Amino acid sequence: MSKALLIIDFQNDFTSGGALEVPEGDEIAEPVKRLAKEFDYVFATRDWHPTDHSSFETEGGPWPVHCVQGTHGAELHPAMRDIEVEEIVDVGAEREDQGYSGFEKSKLADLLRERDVDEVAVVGLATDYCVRASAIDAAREGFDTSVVTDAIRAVDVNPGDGERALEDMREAGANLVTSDSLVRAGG
Ligand code: VGL
Ligand code: ZN
Repeated sequence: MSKALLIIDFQNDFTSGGALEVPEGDEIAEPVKRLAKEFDYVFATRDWHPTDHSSFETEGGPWPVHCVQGTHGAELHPAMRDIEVEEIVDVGAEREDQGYSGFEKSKLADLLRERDVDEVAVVGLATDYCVRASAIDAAREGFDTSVVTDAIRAVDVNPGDGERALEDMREAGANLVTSDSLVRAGG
């Protein structure tokens, strides 16, 4: 059995200077890089939208235009250059896809099972959207799921959204852990 690190949407548009900047989003770089060495596999997801995605303010949705396919904003954060990624999984690629969960209309669950992965640790951006949805789906798919609380950051559109998301993930069966405890345990 194997362990995988799932790095959710660590992309330019969600970090400093990006279109949908997550406060302190860059600060997950250090724990994410440290953790990547401890896992059998690392998978990265990308928010990967068409120019007319339904979540964009220009289309009546809640978000500024972000992570448009093929743009600089949609590229992985520069810190990801130091990490060996097994496969990149793109989500939200069609206009009406919600695109929050890395498992939505993707092959992620199959890619993990093909490699005998039974345990996953979830890190990335943003706690209250894509990390939340991905961790809940990972637990539902039957993976032993941990969320690394110091390697995620929240948008917090409403104060407390990040904290509520942690509670939702815990209720769905995910363990809330720190990167230090995972590194000490060897992944
Ligand atoms: C995300 C808002 C819109 C995320 C993606 O990656 O958490 N949040 N699209
Ligand atoms: Zn998005």
